Amino acid sequence: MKNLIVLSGALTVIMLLASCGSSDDSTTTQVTTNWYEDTDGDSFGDPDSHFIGDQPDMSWVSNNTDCDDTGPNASSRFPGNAEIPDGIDNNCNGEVDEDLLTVNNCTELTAIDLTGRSTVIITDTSAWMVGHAACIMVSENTIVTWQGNFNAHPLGGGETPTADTTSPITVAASDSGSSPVDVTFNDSGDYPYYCLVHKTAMQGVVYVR
Ligand SMILES: [Ca+2]
Ligand SMILES: [Ca+2]
Ligand SMILES: [Ca+2]
Ligand SMILES: [Cu+2]
Repeated sequence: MKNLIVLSGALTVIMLLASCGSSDDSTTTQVTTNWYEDTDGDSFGDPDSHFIGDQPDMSWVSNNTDCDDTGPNASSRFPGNAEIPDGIDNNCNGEVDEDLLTVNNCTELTAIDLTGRSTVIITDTSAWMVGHAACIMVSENTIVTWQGNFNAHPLGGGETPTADTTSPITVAASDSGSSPVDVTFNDSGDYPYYCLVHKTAMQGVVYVR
C-alpha cells in the first residue's frame, strides 16, 4: 500500500512536469464520439441528427435507435417500450398495437401459454368457446388436435366469418363426423379458426411462437 502511494505521488509529479513542459505542443485530442439528438428526452437518440465530437449537451446521447424523436407522440415511442393499445407503435418495431389486436376474441397477451408441449388437444366441449382455452400459444412443430362433433361444429381456418384458404387448419366440413383433425404448426404465426356454423360463438386463435 505504501509503495502504491509513493508511486502515485511520483506519477503526479511526472504528469505535472509533463504538462508544464509541453505547453506549446499541447496535443489536440481527436474526439470522434458520435452523438445523436434526443429531443423527446427518452434517452434514445435520433439517427438522423448526428454530431461527432464532444457531447454538445445532455440532450445529445450516444444511442441512435429512436424511431420517433420529434413527433407528437415521440416520448411514448422508443425501443423496448411496452406496446399499449393507443394506435401508435410504442416499441419501435414497425407494428402498431401488435400483441393486443383482437382476432376471433383473442389477443396474444391473453392466450393460454401451452408452449413447450409437442401435442395439444382442443375439444368442442372445453375449448372452442372463448372463456375456455380457445386462444392458445404453442411452440413451432406442435401438433394441435381438434376434437368434437364436426357435423354440428364444422371447423375452418381464418378470422371469422371469412375462410382463409391459406391456413394450415384443415377444414372439417359438416359431414366429417367426429374424426379428430390434426394440424402440425411448423411455422410461427397467428392461426385463427372458427366454427363454420357458430361463427361468433365458437372461435379462437392458435399463436405459434
Ligand atoms: Ca429520443
Ligand atoms: Ca409496436
Ligand atoms: Ca401501441
Ligand atoms: Cu359450432
